[in-house]
Amino acid sequence: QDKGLDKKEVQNVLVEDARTGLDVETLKKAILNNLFYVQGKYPEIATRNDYYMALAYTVRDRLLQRWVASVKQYLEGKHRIVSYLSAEYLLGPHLGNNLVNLGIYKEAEQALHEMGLNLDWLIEKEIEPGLGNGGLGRLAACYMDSLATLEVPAIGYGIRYQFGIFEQDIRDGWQVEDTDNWLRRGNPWEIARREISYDIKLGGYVQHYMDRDGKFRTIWTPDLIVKGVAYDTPIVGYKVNTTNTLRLWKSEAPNSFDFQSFNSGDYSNAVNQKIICENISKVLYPNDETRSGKVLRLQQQYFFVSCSLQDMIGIHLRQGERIEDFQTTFAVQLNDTHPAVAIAEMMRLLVDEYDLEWVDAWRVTTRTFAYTNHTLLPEALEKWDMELFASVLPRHLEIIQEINRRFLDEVTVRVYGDQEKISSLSIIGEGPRRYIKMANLACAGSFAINGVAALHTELLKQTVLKDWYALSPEKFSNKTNGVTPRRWMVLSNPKLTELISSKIGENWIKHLDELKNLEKFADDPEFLQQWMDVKLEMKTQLAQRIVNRTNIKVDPESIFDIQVKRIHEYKRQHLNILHVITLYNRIKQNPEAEIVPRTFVFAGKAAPGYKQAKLIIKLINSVGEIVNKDPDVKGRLKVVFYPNYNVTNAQKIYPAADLSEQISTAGKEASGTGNMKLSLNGALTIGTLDGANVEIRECVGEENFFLFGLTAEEVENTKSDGYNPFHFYENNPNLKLALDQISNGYFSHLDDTIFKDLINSLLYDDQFMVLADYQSYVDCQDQVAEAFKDKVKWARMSILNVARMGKFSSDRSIREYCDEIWKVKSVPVTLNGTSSK
Ligand code: NTF
Repeated sequence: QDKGLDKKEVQNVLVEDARTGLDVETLKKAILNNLFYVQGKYPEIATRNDYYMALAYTVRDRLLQRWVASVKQYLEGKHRIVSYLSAEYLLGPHLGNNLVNLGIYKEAEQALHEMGLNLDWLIEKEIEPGLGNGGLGRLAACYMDSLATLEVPAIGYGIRYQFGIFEQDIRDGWQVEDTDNWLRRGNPWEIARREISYDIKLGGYVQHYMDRDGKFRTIWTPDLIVKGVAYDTPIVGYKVNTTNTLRLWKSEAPNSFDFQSFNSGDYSNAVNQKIICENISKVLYPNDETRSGKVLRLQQQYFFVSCSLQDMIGIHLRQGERIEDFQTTFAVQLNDTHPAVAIAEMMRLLVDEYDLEWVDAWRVTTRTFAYTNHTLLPEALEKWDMELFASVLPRHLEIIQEINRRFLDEVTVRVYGDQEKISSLSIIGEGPRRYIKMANLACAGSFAINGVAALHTELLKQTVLKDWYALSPEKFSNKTNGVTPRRWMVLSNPKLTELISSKIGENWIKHLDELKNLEKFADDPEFLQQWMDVKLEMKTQLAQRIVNRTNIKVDPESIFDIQVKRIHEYKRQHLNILHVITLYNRIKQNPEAEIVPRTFVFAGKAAPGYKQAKLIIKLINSVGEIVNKDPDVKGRLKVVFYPNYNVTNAQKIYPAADLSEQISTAGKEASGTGNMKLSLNGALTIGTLDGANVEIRECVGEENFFLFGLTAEEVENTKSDGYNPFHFYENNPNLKLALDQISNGYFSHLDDTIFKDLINSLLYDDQFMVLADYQSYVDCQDQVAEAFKDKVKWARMSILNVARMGKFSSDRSIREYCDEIWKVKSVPVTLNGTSSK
């Protein structure tokens, strides 16, 4: 509070300061100021990083002004706050995005230019925080952007991993992992809040006793206590003052804790304990769509969830509210089951620490949480071995058992004793070893459950969560994913943004539906030409990056056929490569064959322990090696594996795409979000009826979408009829040739062993129906090639795609969550009496 200072004085200090001005002159002054007083340098000796830091602090000052105003505004009234719990946030670099959202990109560019510096050069200096694996973490980042842009009070909670997703290098065609030391040059975008910290207990044992008043009490005596310290990153909305908080927890040893060992002379044990504590937030698990049942991972999940709930309860109580009304202050969204232990932790806090009766605590809990499911893949559904769970969270096991006991009592009557249903709904799984089913815990403890695309939600209701749907249909809804047009269009594709805005104004950036106004220009020859010019320019730029990074020269006039995403068998990068081989064979069989030139760009990381995925990377590179230098090909086909796919690289790749590969086995990709980003950047999609592809196709029109492959239903039917991949191999000469070439070493210096596992799994198992979909895919790709020959027609389809993609803004998704699940309203934040730039 203002303690001693008069109100006016405070206002003046806050407002009239070189730290807040947005014009070119003030920015110039501020950058120099920060160079002197933050970096301690003067221009003659400043490095590129010094300038990056000086600019970052200049931007941060402006964020902090809005941040303080937002917090103040939130605390003054009574507003329900969204709390997003996510183990991953794949944010991407901050600098450019913050400049866009503050509306000072041009001004900063100009200011630097006048100082003889270049903005892009500084933007490229930033090391991105890769605190996520893929779609799930990136979705969390897009949602934080939209929450702020829609002026919704929100906090994102997560883990401040010291090492994010590994860096990928390619050596001899194989993926090699390197640690991601993203904090090595410091992080100007975060503020360490040393004063905000919580103690987190782990392991140990539980005792129950009756106190003097005859009340049952529980004491949990842990064998380890770690401290979670808050690190806050401001998230500013697009051209609004609202600046929300992303609060990430770092684990440390508690202040007091090494005393005993130290006093007794056991110094190395004290140091050891400190290392154990710091380990918890040390590294992100690099598994996408698979869950390793490791102790450390459970510790991570509990660590960040407990810190976050204690923090929320503190905020709630400091507002003078009663603990019983917690749900009126917070709506807590569980981003998949990773934070689902929050349901047990909430019960523990309410019952053990705040003395609520069980039923009252359960009422609060089940009005607080909502759960988003992001996958149907069985290997991604989290299950914890009960003994392992008990060793980390003994009290939570008791609580889960009690939740389950009461829940099953209710269920038994509802399903009239149907044992199969009861065991499917049970939170605890029986078998040789008992285990805890996190999805069931999430469903039991949440008031809302959603999938991330229409098809995915339907399949959830029909398959993995079928019995839950029968029990509580009113909890279920669909919330189709979306992406933020600020990062994925305005920031990454400024040329396209400018062209679009020159026709329809800038409103679309916040109201993406307005892109539909582009439709009327789809036949305007001048606009079509400009559209093609922008695309060609972006392809030329990517071609330059490809040469620099991989030494492969590609033709910007060729089709840029792009598949960028995590490497996974269900995403079927190997189906794509079978098409490459098929085109190659056409050339080899008839060097004069008419082939529309193509550049195949692949990028994506494989989980370090996922053998088949790593083999797919090797296969892509091996095929590329042969195809790229075969003189018969005459440069008409090029295969590129662009290393280290991350947000930074994605921003350079999407704008250059002609064709977006969304070719997962139908029914396996929950939504996809790369599909949206590529289409919004003018790529046409070749895809299956999977995830959000279904809705994209509905929006852009079937004539503007290249559809192939089995439907989800056909996949299931084919499987139950006894799918025999070998039959497709034997009966399709082109497919057979391609597979034989891979196995007999044509692409691997005649080594016929490398790809054996991959080929065997395709021929004798083929869970993901690669062989079943092969011919349909190749035929569809032939239509693509035919269509690309008519450049103007292609451009027209591209424009219509963009014009009809308005639905896929994360603003739309977040509006749906706000209205239908969280029941929260926007709270505009004023600054100097105005609510936006
Ligand atoms: C992913 N799920 C899905 O595989 C994608 O289809 C989807 O677009 C994103 O979530 C975001 O909803 C996961 O990463 C996980 F962890 F659930 F497997």
